[in-house]
Amino acid sequence: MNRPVMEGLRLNVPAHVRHARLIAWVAEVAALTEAADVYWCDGSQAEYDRLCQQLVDAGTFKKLNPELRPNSYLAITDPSDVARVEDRTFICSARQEDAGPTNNWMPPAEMRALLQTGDNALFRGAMRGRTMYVVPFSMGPIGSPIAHIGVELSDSPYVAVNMRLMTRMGKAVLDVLGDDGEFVPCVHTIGAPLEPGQKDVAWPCNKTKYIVHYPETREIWSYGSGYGGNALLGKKCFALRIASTMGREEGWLAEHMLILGVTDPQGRKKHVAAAFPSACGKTNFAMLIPPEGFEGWKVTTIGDDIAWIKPDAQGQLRAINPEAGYFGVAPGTNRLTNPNCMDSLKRDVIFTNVALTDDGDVWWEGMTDTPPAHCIDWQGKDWTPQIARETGAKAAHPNARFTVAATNNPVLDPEWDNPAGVVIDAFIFGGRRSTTVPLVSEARNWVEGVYMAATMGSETTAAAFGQQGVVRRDPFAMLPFAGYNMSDYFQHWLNLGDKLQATGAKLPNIYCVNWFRKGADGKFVWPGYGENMRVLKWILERVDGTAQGEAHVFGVSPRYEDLNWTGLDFSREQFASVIGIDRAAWQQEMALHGELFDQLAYHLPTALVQTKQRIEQQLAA
Ligand code: SAT
Ligand code: MN
Repeated sequence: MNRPVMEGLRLNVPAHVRHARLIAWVAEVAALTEAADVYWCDGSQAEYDRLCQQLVDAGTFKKLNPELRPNSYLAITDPSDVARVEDRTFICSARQEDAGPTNNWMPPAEMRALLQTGDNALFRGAMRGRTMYVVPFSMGPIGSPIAHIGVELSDSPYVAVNMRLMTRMGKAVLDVLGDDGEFVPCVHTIGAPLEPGQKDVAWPCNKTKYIVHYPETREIWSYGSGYGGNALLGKKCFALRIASTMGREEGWLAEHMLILGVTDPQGRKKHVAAAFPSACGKTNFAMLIPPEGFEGWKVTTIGDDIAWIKPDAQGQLRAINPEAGYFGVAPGTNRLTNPNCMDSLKRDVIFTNVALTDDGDVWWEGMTDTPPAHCIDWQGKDWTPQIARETGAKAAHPNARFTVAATNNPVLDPEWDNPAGVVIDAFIFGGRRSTTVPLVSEARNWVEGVYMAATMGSETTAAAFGQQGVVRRDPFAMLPFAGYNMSDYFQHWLNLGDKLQATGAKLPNIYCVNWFRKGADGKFVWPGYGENMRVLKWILERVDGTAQGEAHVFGVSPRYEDLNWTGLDFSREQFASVIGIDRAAWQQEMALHGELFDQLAYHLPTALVQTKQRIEQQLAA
């Protein structure tokens, strides 16, 4: 066995690691980045506790009051490193057309010169003075035929401990990898080398940021950020951007979708996968508690953010959650909006950028009706309700997050870890739209559903840097996450539908929802959260062919009498204002679809262009 020992640096390869290619790559990256030490994560609880203590000692973590929040920590980031950086995210395919007009692109050789090979390459010496953590992880149940392995090399211990909660991480993964298994190499640095004697800061990072994907070689290189999807490379970078390109080649789907199970009072169970943009309530929907009037119904969580979906031998689409934890938005989460989430967060949590209360617990906007009289806000400043009134200061950053293992979720689905996945009965696509888009509509066929998903719009949120609240097209909620040309991605969905239909399999129904329509007073009309069960039940009954609805220009929506209203005071007028289709608004909306289609003209499937023409003709009639 070749165990390279570099000058001045021991690679510390554990005896159980037998994968020569992995060891050689670790050696290469350690040499490039000039890491001071190399540490191989085993994924144990003892290791997690040790690294968390190290983060406490470094000032990155605060340990929360163990009486109130056992085994939990608060991390506060640099104020410039609080969200995904979409304008710094690149798909470096060989041909620009393959990245498409919705992704940033640079020729691979040029990017490699910038990051790895040039004289002043950013990764050169980037880990000086720091330990490089080797983080082996499985996306999906270890050893599942749907799962894939990655190895992240990172100089951030915050990344190492978050990866332990978010993925199946550690020695067991190396065992599956054996001496020659395939893995996606993921290299991450915060870009903050420490010179001898230099004092570290609590959240080291770099103003310059690059989140880079090479789809052809299935590699990820991330520079300068320690936050969320920028740094936990198993998530958006691997499980969506790289996996979507793998899925295209191999005939499966990697989607920005939650997966939930619904069991009715008769004990019949169905599964739904639902795509929403970041910070639009996927975690809440995945943990929904059915309201009054739905006694005997139960919703269970398989995943809250990402689904990998493959056809089985019978032509059914089976989904797994590649992740093993939740990296969810804290603000707005409370006992009313998501009680199961609040229960998941009782212990064993890493909070990032929420506020610290005087008794050593956490708080965020919307957590309780009455805010604490005083706390330390996410920027380390005193915060009181009065300061908030006067200055508008937020206690928690709007994109503050919690990281928690799925096993903390009281409604975790018993099948969540099943290597075979669950059969999907319906797809739901939803955006955040204060106008225009109805509460729910059903596509009459696969193509109409793909059209709905492809033209979806949503108002932007704090999950990404940039202006908030502006409507942008977010096809399939994948705009920031598709690893290849968006039009080719649409075609992949259409092809998969054709292929499955040819086997005689019943395809899942497709729905478009919008929980976010507002009234003239600027307030949400639909109560949302648990009440979304009313829409979900209609969807499942449509799948069974038992519920009624009314056809309109782009699908079928329920009439007032088609939903169960027991336990909710919601009038016909209110319902009309969330389900209605305003012709003028839709004519404007179609113009926006047109702008999207102009942008995506290269390889845009004709079936979608024809669907658009059909809707426009009907609107004009
Ligand atoms: O920061 S993440 O990209 O992981 C979260 C999100 O935007 O969905
Ligand atoms: Mn997400």
